[in-house]
This record gives sequence, C-alpha cells and structure tokens, in this order.
Amino acid sequence: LLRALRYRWIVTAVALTIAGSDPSGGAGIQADLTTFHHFGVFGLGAITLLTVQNTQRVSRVETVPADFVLDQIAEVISDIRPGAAKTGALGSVEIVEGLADIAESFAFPLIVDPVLISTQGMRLLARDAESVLKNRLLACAYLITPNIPEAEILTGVTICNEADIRRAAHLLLNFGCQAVLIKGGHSSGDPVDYLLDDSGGWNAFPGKRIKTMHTHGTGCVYSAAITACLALGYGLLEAIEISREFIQKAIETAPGLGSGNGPVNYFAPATGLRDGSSSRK
Ligand code: PXL
Repeated sequence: LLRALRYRWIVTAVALTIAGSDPSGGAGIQADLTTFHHFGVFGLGAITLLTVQNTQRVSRVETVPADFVLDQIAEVISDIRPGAAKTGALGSVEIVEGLADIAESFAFPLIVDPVLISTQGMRLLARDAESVLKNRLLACAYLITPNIPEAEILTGVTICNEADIRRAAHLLLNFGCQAVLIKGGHSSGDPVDYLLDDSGGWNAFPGKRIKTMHTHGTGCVYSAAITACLALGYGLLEAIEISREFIQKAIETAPGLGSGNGPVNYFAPATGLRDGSSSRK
C-alpha cells in the first residue's frame, strides 16, 4: 500500500490522466487536469474519446483508435515520468486491452476510476470492454474508485447496505488491485465511502449529503485529487482524506453553470496539504 511513497523523490510532482474529453469542462480529462493543477501537480493527458455534451446531455461519443491512445501514453511517459496516473472513460475493448498490456510495467501507481455510463445514460465504455477492464486492467491498479452503480455492475452484487459494499469490495479486490474505494454518493442519506485494501484493512469515511443537482464530474475530480495527492507523495489514507474534504467543499460551492447538472467548484481550497505541495492552500 505504501508503493506511492517510493516516488517522493520527484521534485515537481507530475500526474497522468488517460481519459475522455468533456467540452463542458466539468468531467473527463478537463476535470482531471484542472484538479491536478489546483493541487500544484503538473498534468499529462492522453485522450481516449471525445464527447459532445453540455450540462443537460451527452449526445455523441467518438472513441480514439487504440494505437493512437497507446502512442500518446508511450511517447509522453518515455519522456516525462509521472508520479501517479489515473484512468477515466476508456471507450473500447482495444483501448482497455492495450492499456492493460502496458500498465503491467508502469513504474507508478495507477488509479482506475471505472467510468462505465454517464449520468445521462451514454456509454463511455463499450459493454464488452467491462469484462476486459475487470479481468485485465484491475490487476494493474493500485486503487480503483467505483461508485455504487459501477460496483454493482462489475460484481453483480446488489448494494443495499454496508455488508453488500464489503462483499462487492472483496470481489473487486480479488481481481488483483491493491485497494478498492467504493464511494457512497449514490446511496440514500449521508454518503459513506468505504476503503478495502489488500491487507484486509477496512476504513469508513462518513460524509454529509449536500442537496444539489450540480455534481457533474464529481467522480473524476475526486479520483484526480487522490491521484494528485499520490503524485505529491501522500499515503493512500491521507490522499483520500484530503480529496474528500476538497470534493465536499467543491460540491458545496458549485458555481451553478449551465441549466442541467453543472460542474463542481475547482477553486474550492485544497486544505490539509503540507507546505509547498500545492499552489493553493
Ligand atoms: O463523470 C464521468 C465522465 C467521465 N468522462 C467523460 C464524461 C463523463 C460524464 O459525462 O463525459 C468524458
């Protein structure tokens, strides 16, 4: 679990995102890079797919050819070494397969945010890629960050309570990742995130439900914040705590952009970072 700490020698923290484009800016690679920057981390970004969307709907998705995605990653990481990387929307079977092939030898922790379907119901990962993601990519992951619907789809467990979450987390851990964070945002009542790690550690992170429709991109921003913290050298628990506090405030102070499900506030303070590890406190 402390694998991320090995990369503390990096003077300028760098993180890589492998994700899709959301031109409305609240989710996808735009969310990841903005969040990295806010945490004082230099962002690298390889684009997997393009969407046409605004805060009301996702109307089109075009997936980038897999070899083009893999070339983007290979070229950039052979030149600039990230301290951590994350994935978002991956699009096709070929992208997931190719990524799993190279991720086995990544010298940095990989956070897999298993984005499957947008809130509005558009597929961001082909259905037949779900099994490849499970059976190939999860084994390369340091951490995976499913929400409840994603954990249900990936495990077949219907989640109604903490025991179900625990069972789903164990099933996901069996695919070979080192830790599973199942996020409680889609539950009813106050959300609780649960972390299971490969030494059997079980942590609950209780939060406060905020009544708002402006939660577009929350999962992307949260996993990007964790990735940024790992790139900065924080341990996993600390990375999650800092990121939870940030996402809570980012939702509370959402700017209300657009007439649908708007983005969260990237400018919310990233507190809890040690001196010198972020451009903003
Ligand atoms: O929030 C998931 C997500 C990730 N990536 C892209 C998206 C979305 C949701 O719409 O568009 C590109």
